[in-house]
Amino acid sequence: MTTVRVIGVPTDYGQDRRGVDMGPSAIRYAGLADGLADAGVEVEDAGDLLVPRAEERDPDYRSPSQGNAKFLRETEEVCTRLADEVADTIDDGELPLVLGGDHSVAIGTLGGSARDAEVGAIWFDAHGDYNTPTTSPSGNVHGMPMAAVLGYQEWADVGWANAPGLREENVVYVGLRSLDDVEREAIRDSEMTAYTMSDIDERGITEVVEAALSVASDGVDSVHVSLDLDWLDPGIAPGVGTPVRGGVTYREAHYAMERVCEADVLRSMEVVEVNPVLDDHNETAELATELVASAFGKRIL
Ligand code: 5AB
Ligand code: MN
Ligand code: MN
Ligand code: MN
Repeated sequence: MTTVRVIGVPTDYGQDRRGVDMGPSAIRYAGLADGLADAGVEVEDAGDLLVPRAEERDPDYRSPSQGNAKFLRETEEVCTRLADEVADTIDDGELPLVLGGDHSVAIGTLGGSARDAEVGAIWFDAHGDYNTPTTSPSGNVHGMPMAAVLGYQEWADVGWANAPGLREENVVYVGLRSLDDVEREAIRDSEMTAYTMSDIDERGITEVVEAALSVASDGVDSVHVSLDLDWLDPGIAPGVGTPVRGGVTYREAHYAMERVCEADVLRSMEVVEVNPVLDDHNETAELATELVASAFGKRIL
């Protein structure tokens, strides 16, 4: 039986809407342990990493080049510890489930997951998260983790952020609908595969998810799944800092997670960007919990 090790990472360094650091509590409170038990996996909760409050720190960190990446030192500190924890979990034969926090935590999850193995990644998100400190319109690191782990442009010099076993060819986006102009060009020029919401409209979620699973798992040991709750339509997932209209539906999301489980390629997973301060009676955290249960095997029949 799979043992899932839950690792909470209560950061909100990566973006401007405070409160996403309460994500791990909200997701646990929404019934994560019961959801995972229903899915038929063993659960071990490792608690939360210790994350200094943003108020104790100075956000204004200039990166070595011209741009800005707010709280980059704090992000390094947390993601370095997270990467070790994720790598240890996998070494112990367990499956890490990281609860964010903002999406900058993916630098740590992927850093650990793709440390000693070739892995693919499926990025369920409205956004590409492929900015660099110079291309970012916001300086928010939650818009940069994919560029960071792949060592794109100035991220190449930021060794702690690069995930050694991850190659562009095995990275797939599903559900994109909001890219910055420079970011869009960078994704087009890359070897990554990007499925937008229009692709889902045209081809349907079943075909898109099949294609995503096959690209991500091609020639690698296993796959990391990153689930940003703003992937879903804000009508059903209002508790996120950067909502974008026109996201996937409740059933499309569940279907995708069910297929992830059936494909049996999962190495690590993270659920990020749940912000209880912006949520409606914890419904986004409840949705996150349900989707995790589907990803780990909860079935109707
Ligand atoms: B999320 C934006 N592209 O870089 C930026 O929620 C938004 O982790 C990033 O996907 C959204 O600031 C990051 C405008
Ligand atoms: Mn994201
Ligand atoms: Mn997003
Ligand atoms: Mn967001």
